[in-house]
This record gives sequence, structure tokens and C-alpha cells, in this order.
Amino acid sequence: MKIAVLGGDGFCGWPATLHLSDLDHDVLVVDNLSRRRIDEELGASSLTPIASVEERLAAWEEVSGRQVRFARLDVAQDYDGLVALLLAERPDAVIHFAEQRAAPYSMKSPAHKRYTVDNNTNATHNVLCALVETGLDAHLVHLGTMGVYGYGTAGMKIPEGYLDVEVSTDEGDRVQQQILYPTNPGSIYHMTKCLDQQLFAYYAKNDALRITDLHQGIIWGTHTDQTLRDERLINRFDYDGDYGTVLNRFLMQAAVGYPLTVHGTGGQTRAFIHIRDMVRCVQIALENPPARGDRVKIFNQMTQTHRVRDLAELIARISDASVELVPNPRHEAAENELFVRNDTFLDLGLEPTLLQEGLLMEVEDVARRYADRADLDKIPATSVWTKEQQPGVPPSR
Ligand code: NAD
Ligand code: USQ
Repeated sequence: MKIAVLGGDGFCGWPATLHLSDLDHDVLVVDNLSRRRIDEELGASSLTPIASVEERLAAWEEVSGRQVRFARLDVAQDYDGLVALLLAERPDAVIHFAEQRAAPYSMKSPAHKRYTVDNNTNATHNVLCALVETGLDAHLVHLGTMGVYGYGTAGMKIPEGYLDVEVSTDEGDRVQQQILYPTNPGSIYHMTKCLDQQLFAYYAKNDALRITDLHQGIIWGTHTDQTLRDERLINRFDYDGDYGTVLNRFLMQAAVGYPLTVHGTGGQTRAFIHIRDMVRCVQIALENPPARGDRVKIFNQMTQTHRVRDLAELIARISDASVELVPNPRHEAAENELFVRNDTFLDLGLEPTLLQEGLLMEVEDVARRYADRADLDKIPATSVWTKEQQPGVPPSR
């Protein structure tokens, strides 16, 4: 297949690009490098030393003999450029990772809220509109989030995108139908993914676009088989208070001797998936496209759920780290249960990488190896959800 990977220089997009190239697909990375600019804005950087996109691609060609091309393009702002690129390349599939993906970053200020909505909503709409304008029948695979559902389910397993409902008519008849699961976002970032979902439903219905939306949980891990082949191929590892996600942050904090920053009581339960499983899921989704005229295919792309304080206790146990409860900078429930269906990927052959101590150690090793690059001042989460809240800085600091 010829595949355009929008956002192919990012944490998920880069290993997905290499995985698909390794499978002999013809891959084109499209990225505006905004994530690298945001590092500069935040004065933060990946714990791992990531090479420039040009160096990465040259290293991949050297190591694998395979060529991946790169187009620097802002998918949200350069609509004409996107149309021209699609017409020139005529991809069989477009994978859309090109959004601002950090909830804390999206809540930092009015400017960050507006940037996140503008960037994410325009990027998604431009891709959809451009596919219609060009008449291409490319399969669009979007990386969405488990966060569209909200995180409380009253004991019910969250279905894969659609909810069975039964309503009464005025005549007293019972009518059954499936609706998009009602959204309940917990941040401006998550809200943009809810808006994306509506755009997908509309374009699948109106223009018969073939769309798969992957509702992905929190990624953990760093390496895939391909990124391990050469240090110049290394993936990014975010640990700062805006972009670092909880499990990788805890592993990094344990490696540098920083008390694990549990927000509030740590009672939030979230869905997780290892980065190696993410690239496999993207491959499986590409190999199982919807037909023209089908509704949007929605897969829950997660393998396990964990409560934040249980993760902290597990990591503290295996690495001798201490745990510190910090004021929660977010506006979220103190405790929640989370049960999720993920049958589609399991039925299609996904073999989940589970949270075993060996794998945790593997990630911790990455963190320990590059510990000298860590800037401990960047660890506290300082972006607050409401004006009344305090940043999540440990009381002892
Ligand atoms: P990332 O920030 O590392 O990568 C996103 C990439 O998209 C970056 O390289 C960035 O430069 C690029 N980009 C952003 N806006 C763009 C634009 N307008 N035009 C062109 N390129 C643009 O994020 P990630 O962790 O790789 O996440 C990728 C996708 O997966 C996101 O949509 C995110 O919502 C989703 N996701 C991520 C996680 C996770 O834990 N990392 C979990 C669930 C879902
Ligand atoms: N948390 C802590 N301590 C920390 C960091 C986070 O207790 O140091 C808590 C948060 O308060 C939250 C939970 O851990 O309750 C998860 O936070 P996170 O930053 O790991 O994840 P989140 O903000 O939800 O966002 C990440 C990705 C996003 C993706 C989402 C999937 O950045 O792109 O969409 O995970 S999901 O969580 O399933 O919605």
C-alpha cells in the first residue's frame, strides 16, 4: 500500500511509520514539526536524544534499505498544499496522527485552548474535505482517544464506539437503535477528539468516505523492533508535566530518584496500551478497512486498565521509589472504575503486551540510560484545569 502518515514525526507516528515501511509499504511522512517547536516553547525536550527527521529517514534507509519520504506541511493551515500532495501521491491509506495531543498543554491558557481546537479540528476537517475534493478512495485511519467516552461507566463495559439504546415511541412501541456513545471529554484536547468523531460520522454518511477511528488508551513504552535498530531511530520519550503520560513519567521518575507524582488520591483508572501493540493495531486496522458506505469503524485500542495509585505502588515496589500525593491540577473525579470492550483487535489477532515487571524494567532502563538529560524542574505538572486549582507541585518542594 501507499500510505501517507500525517504526524509521522511524533511519538506514535514515527514507530508506526517504521513498522509499516518494514512491512514493505510505501510510506510518506507528512508533518509540520510543531511538536519539536512546542518542546522549544516549553523549554523541555525528549529524554531520549531524537535525531532530526532528515537524519532519522537517512538512518532508516541505511539500516533497512527502504526509503521513506518526508513532506513538511501544516495539515491544519495549508489546505491547498494538502490537496496537491494527495493528488500527486494518490495514497491508498492516510493515517492521521497530526494533532496536539496533550491534555495539560491544551489547558495552559486561552491561547493554548484556542490553538488546540484550531489545530486539531482544522487538521481533521481539512483531511476529510480534501479526500472528497480529490475524489480519492483512500482509507482514513485516525488516532482518537478512550477519553471521548469519559471514564465512568457505572459498571458497564464501554462498547466500541456505538451504544445500543431502546426508546419508546409516542405509540408506546419500543424501538432499538445504535447511537455514537455520548461523549464526555475531560479536557479541551479530549473535546477536540469528540468533535473529530462528529466530523467522521458526517463524512462517512454524506460522502461515503472509508474511515476507521481508533479510540486509543494511554501509550507506555518507548521502543519498537524498528526503533531499536539504530540509536538515530530512537523514539521520543516525554516526561515533562505537559506531555509526559503517567506510566512513562513514573518510570522516568523512579529512574532519576524523583518521588512519583500521584495526582490527588491516584484513584483514576485509565486504559493503557504498549507502543509495540499500537503499531500492530494500526497495521490491523489498515488491513481491515470498512467498505464504501459503511459507518465509521470504531475500535477500542487498549489492552489493560490500571488505577494510577496501583501503578505507582507497583513501580515503587520494583524500583525502590517513593510515592508523593500531589494536589490534582486537573478537574477529574477522585476515583473511577473503567471497564472496556476491546474484542475487535483481539479477534483480529492482537496479542497484548501486558504490564509485566520485566517490561517495566525495560522502560526504566531507557530512562536510566538517559537520566543525565533529565531536567527535574520540568517534571511538576503546572497546567491547571480551573482558576481555583493549584499546580501539582509536591508540598515538600
Ligand atoms: P505527538 O505530539 O508526539 O505527535 C503528533 C505529531 O503530529 C507531531 O510530530 C506534530 O509535529 C504533528 N502535527 C501536529 N499538528 C500538525 C499539523 N497541523 N500539521 C502537520 N503535523 C502536525 O503525539 P503522539 O503521542 O504521537 O499522538 C499521536 C496521536 O495519537 C494524537 O492524535 C493523539 O491524540 C493520539 N493518542 C496518543 C496517545 C499517547 O499516549 N501518546 C494516546 C491516545 C491517543
Ligand atoms: N497523572 C498522575 N500523575 C502524573 C501524570 C498524570 O496522577 O504525573 C494522572 C492524571 O491526573 C490522569 C491520569 O494520570 O488522571 C492520566 O494522565 P495522562 O497524562 O497519562 O493521560 P491523558 O491526559 O489522559 O492523555 C494521554 C495522552 C492523550 C490520550 C490519552 C488517552 O496524552 O493523547 O488521548 O492519554 S486516555 O487517557 O485514554 O484518554
